[in-house]
Amino acid sequence: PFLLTLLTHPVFISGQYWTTFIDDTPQLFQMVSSQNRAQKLLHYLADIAVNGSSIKGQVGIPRLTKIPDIPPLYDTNNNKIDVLKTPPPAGWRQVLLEKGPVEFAKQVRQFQGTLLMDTTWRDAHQSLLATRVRTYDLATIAPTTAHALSGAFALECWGGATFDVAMRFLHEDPWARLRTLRKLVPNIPFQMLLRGANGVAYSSLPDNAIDHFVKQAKDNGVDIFRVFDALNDLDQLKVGVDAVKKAGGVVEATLCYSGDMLAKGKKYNLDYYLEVTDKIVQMGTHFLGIKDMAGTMKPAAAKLLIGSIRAKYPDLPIHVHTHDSAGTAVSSMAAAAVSGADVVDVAINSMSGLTSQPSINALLASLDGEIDTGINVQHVRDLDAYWAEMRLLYSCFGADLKGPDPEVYQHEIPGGQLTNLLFQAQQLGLGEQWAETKRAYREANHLLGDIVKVTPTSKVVGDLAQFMVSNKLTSDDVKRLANSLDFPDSVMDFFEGLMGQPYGGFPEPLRSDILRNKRRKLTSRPGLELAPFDLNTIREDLQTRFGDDIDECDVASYNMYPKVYEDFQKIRETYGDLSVLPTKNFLAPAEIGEEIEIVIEQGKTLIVKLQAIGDLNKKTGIREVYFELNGEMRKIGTLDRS
Ligand code: 3PY
Ligand code: ZN
Repeated sequence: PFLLTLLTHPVFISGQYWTTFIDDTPQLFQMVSSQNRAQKLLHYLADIAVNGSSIKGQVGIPRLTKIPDIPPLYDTNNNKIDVLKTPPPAGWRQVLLEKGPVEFAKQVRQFQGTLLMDTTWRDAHQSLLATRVRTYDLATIAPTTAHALSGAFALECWGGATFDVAMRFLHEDPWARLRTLRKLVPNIPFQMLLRGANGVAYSSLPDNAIDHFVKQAKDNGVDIFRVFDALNDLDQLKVGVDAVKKAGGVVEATLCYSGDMLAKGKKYNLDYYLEVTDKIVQMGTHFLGIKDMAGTMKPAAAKLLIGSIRAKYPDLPIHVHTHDSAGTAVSSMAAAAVSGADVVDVAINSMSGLTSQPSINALLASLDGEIDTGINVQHVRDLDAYWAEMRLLYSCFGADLKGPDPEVYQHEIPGGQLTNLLFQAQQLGLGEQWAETKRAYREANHLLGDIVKVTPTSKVVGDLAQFMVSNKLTSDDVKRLANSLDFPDSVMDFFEGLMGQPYGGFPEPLRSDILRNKRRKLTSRPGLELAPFDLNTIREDLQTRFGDDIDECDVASYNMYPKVYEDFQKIRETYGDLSVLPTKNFLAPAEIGEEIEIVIEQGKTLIVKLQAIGDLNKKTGIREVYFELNGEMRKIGTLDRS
């Protein structure tokens, strides 16, 4: 129809289109493009109406039938704040923009109290909902958040698994998410999680790809970079830290906390952490991050660790992260705050607890009267009304975890992975094997030499544990049969040294038995072996394949996840930008008669109604799906793949 519009346009017919037709009639081309976009979206809606959700994993019917209301906020005079029209109060981002990273860090250190980082937009949903929260729902609450959390240290909103999942499962551009949120939240710093020399991928990339990625992240809106290495390998960590320094971002070089340091004979004890801290300080960082990814930092450990670092480094700003898997995170973060932490991590109540971060209001109540956080308690409570509904909307992605896991001190499974492994076990109907999986995870960790477990090393332990469960292997069996078993790739990668060097070295003779002559034994960081990417050639190639709109962010996406990026582009060619669909309609088929409002750009709204699904044409395998689009009938032929 858009081609028809073009061909029947009087200017086209008059033959004058070769002059300034395109420049003078942009409205026609905009119309063509919005009709094209509408048509593509109808194809997606038709496809899921006929074939069910395209989203992998369990997608039941989302539990909401309407888009949640945005909760109102009130000022101190009890007047409703118009969050869309009133600029949000200045926050820590203004300090950063005006004074730069060094002075920003200094002022945070000087703040009389403890600041909070809200992880709701990244780690909380990565840990509870398989990272499935869409830009649509973040952007809806962003203007309110800019007001309600204006005193926060930062919003963690990017990096970690969000990058991969955005493209792979949500079919949306992670860079567009960053830019959209940045526009809506000008006052609160944005933090991302960077996996050191791996960027946001699962293994090392050439250093120039990390530099390139971090530069785009900084230029598109990330302020603070929490950089970690999954084995606390300082050489690996430095790659990420240097990239952030070059890009002019705030560096939060991070120490990964592993297991209960108070347990007798623990490999990762206070001496170990102080030694790593010394090296991080020597490397140069604006903040020290302490990342307790499994939630095994007991309150007494928080007091000892943060207290000791504070005593040794009075001026070093410290930012502590934990998970609530053991149910102790509120106490641990309160202990961290009184022991000298400058910033601790929390999540909005309905997105907190269990494998996520501790509840913001629970922590505020625990600190009440003792420690200032600069947070408006009522506003945070108001914000929660939205997230309570979101938790329902996305509940199909959550594992059926009902309370704290008392065994976390033994198995040490990171929060996000714990939910993920449980979800997988429940999906396979192997819920009863869950206890066995956790036991195997613990054994696998010991076989590997008790390693620090976080992406990507946590996957190595998880894969080995599942391998042991499915092949009914004990630890002794693995050791005895190591030179004849066919181990998962991640295990081979780990032993080769592709994830860096573990503290205390690789366990032998297991390493040699597993690698045999199939893989090398690296003794230095893997990035040193990788040739730099030719970024110009990559860009030109992507432009040839996907069009002139390809920019540096696309190059960075491709570098991190080539195949995922290519598939994402193909889906985009077929269905257009799916991030504009309301989540319910993105996830699940519309009901007959349901009216869907889709804002494809500011001021341009499509009203789509699913009218009927036709009978199957047995010859072609096609069903016609009938829609009303802004009052006009549309028929979309759709292949029935059942
Ligand atoms: C990630 O790397 O995605 C993590 O969340 C690690 O905790
Ligand atoms: Zn985390």
